[in-house]
Amino acid sequence: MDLINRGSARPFPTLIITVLAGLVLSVLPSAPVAHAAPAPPVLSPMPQSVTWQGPAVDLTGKVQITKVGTKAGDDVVAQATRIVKKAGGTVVTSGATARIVVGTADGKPVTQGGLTLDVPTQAEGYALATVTSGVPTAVAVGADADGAFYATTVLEQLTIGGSVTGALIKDWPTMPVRGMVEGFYGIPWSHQARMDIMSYMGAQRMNTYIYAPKDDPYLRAKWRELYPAAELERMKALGKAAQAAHLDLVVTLSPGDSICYSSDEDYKAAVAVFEQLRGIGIKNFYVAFDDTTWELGCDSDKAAFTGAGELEGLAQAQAHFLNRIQRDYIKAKGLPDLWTVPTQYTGTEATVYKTTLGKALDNAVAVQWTGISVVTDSITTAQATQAAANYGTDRLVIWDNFPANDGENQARLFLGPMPAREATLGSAITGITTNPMIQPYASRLALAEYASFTWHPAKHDAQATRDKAIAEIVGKSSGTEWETMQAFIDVQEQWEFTGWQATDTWNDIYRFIWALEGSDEAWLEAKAATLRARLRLLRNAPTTLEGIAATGFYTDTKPWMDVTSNWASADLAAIDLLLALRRGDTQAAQKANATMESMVTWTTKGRVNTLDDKGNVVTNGIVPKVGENAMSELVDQARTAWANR
Ligand code: LTM
Repeated sequence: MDLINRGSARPFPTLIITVLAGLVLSVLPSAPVAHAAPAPPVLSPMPQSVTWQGPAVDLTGKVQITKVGTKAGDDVVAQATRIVKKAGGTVVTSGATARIVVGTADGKPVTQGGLTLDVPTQAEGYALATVTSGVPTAVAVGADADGAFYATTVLEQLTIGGSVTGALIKDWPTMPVRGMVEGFYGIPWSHQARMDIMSYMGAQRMNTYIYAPKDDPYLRAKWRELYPAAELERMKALGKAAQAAHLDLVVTLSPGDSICYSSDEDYKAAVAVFEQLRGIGIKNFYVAFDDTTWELGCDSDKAAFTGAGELEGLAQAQAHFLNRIQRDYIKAKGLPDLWTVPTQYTGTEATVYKTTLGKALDNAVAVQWTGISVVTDSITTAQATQAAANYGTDRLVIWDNFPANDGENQARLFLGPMPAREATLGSAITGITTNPMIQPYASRLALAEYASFTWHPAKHDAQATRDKAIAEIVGKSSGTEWETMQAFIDVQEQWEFTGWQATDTWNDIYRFIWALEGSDEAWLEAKAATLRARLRLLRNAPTTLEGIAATGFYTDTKPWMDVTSNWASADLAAIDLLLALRRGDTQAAQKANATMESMVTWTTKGRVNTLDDKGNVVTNGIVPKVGENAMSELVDQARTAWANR
């Protein structure tokens, strides 16, 4: 049996570190135990500056809420009211035992008690301080309406056990654009999911939601048509939800497959749709040319855009159309500048298409780029600088195709960490929008990470951000549900470029397999027990996690939980099989083998819906895949042992 070689390189580093850490700990003299102060709350995104100082502000009693400045909406008072109620307190107008001050600074320092609080002046900036001003007071004030809103979201993060932790925070975003592009192929998100995710994004201090679902017919095939009444109502509600979450909702048209760039009619058709959307309060627009034809489709274009180089004519035509929309419509109406994604949206090479587009395109138009490839493992500042130069733009926004699981990746959930994005990217780009999974609520982990990274890349702590996001999804940060969720996520991390996934599962599997090679029965029993404990968590995941706080996450991931559970059952039987063969109990081995094979069969069942070529839903058309190299390893081992018995 080839037990050691297969995959043996994977678990070594973690094992060695664990063993070394154990040795170091065992030789250190034991230090006196001090009673540590309670750990301060984990803030995510991490603010630019935090000092743990000032009094705690107990919100469980009578709390007066005061709004200052002129720029914030009433939503900040509503937010503060919600925080007080959640803390168990009552909002009063006199006789307060604590106070919350919200609003905007309007260019002046805020004074409370002995404190003079300078509020950062950067757009979306805010300051937060706790002070005694007659009564304990939390001041959460922004430079503008967005900053004021963010100050209240951080106030909520600081409130633990009914009390605001004493803190002085000064904060502003590193990247001006932080958000998501709903730009994947496949079943578009539901209306409710979009609204829920918008609210989540606002709490993460993201500010941009690009609406570009590939399978929404009104974006591509029917781009010339106005939204019908019901669809328009839906878009209006989305616009309101975006506003409430302080997000720019950017709505896309993707006309490339059928447009005549030089045609007045097509220009007017696009503007008519934007005007219809402007009529319901939507102000941000996008014209996308990704994944559309490279040919010019009408004679007037062929006559007007005669560039000789590869795709030169296409670049000229697109620049003409985009400039017309930007200059004659967007600018004329005083709207925020247009967005686009070019037809060549990857790579660092300066192609004829990119440079032609770059030279001709109005520099106000934001340009999206996906990195050195469509799905990009690591993105460096040098690559982004080169890309911006190629497109001749100083408004480059990364369209980041992680954790998108469309196309051939529909069978997988990508719940692993955000891939490597260089911390200094902010010097080359305006921001990043992540393209999420077809499963909205399962995308929350990635959203939390991109929010943290884009807000303050230098202080982005992937593990802390993910643990906080997971705790919010589970509703607790310890106990069986938490451990089950961590174990489940461990086997859902297998991304195109991720070499290491299911790390913890692999470690437990190989500790067992190695013990099986030796002759120490007690050691083997111990390793089997550890592995069984992990597998039981995974087997029981569909029931253990049924009551988690984020019900949407549960629903989204249930097909993967079920198949993980089947694999875990198969693996538990594989352990029984291997141990039975070791002790020469053929009857028990046979029984275990039958259980194992039957559970493996269950893993091949289709459980996830998909779309066919015509956009029709195919029920259970996809068989979910989990970290099956890890999950199937034991089964492979057991099958080999059974065959060689
Ligand atoms: O990445 C871009 C600009 N366009 C498409 C996306 O719509 C799609 O979701 C991703 C991932 O499959 N790939 C693309 O090329």
